Amino acid sequence: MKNKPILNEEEKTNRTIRRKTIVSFTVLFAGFALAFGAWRWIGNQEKENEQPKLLRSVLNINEKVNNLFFSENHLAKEYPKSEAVKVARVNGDVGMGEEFNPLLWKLTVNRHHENASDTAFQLTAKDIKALPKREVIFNFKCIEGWNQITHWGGARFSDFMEKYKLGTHSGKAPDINHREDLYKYAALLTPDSAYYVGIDMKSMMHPQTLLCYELNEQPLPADQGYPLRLIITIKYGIKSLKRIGYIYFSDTPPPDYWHKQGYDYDAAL
Ligand SMILES: Nc1nc2c(c(=O)[nH]1)N[C@H]1C(S)=C(S)[C@@H](COP(=O)(O)O)O[C@H]1N2
Ligand SMILES: [Mo]
Repeated sequence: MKNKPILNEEEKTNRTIRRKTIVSFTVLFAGFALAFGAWRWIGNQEKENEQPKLLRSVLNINEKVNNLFFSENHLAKEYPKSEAVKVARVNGDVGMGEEFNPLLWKLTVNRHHENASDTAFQLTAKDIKALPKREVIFNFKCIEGWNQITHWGGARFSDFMEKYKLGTHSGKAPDINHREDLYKYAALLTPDSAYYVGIDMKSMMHPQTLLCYELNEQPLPADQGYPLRLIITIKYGIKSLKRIGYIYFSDTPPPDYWHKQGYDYDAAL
């Protein structure tokens, strides 16, 4: 019977190291193989459909403009209609003075900065309602600590920009291939300019950001911004400006009412 060689401590350690090295390399190699497989799989999908299926299924959700930045993951959670509150609470009345006449209301839009006097034009509620109507039922959150599930209807801000060729330096509709052409911010103000918000362009192009004219499938109540307010699901309530009077675009952060009081400019959720 052959005697098993007796290993001294050093040899034992060397063997352990060798074994561990082999295991590590095997794992690493398996990883490479997997990654290569995945790459080949997406590549094959690409040949079949011109665009990889995985990517395409995400892109289909949104419209042209939104393809710039968004995937399904960035959407705020939506709820069934039955969970929306019947009477939404009213909060904040800055810029909501009584001297306002909704019958004379028009939305003033400046393609460029507020000081660019020759590029402003006006729209009516009818113009906004001519855009495709979208609804969103989401959990509206105020920085004061309350939240409630509310049901809103209106036009996507991205559709509005596409239709009126807004948000770009060139005056063309926002284009996926020309991000450098996009303004960095949109500014919204009440007709009396007492309440005002500045919002980054990416958030304005979000598919759930609405120029909103309905609450619970009825025209907006006066104290909730009739005839037109913003609903922006990915920000705290402070950014959802009620009673929009003016919109303009800018590359520098426009003044923001609550930011001036010391709140975070982005107010992102
Ligand atoms: N014009 C105007 N818009 C405003 C405010 C305001 O004071 N004035 N308050 C904001 C805040 S803090 C919140 S939480 C929401 C509340 O919207 P609601 O009144 O429809 O609940 O509106 C936002 N929009
Ligand atoms: Mo708020």
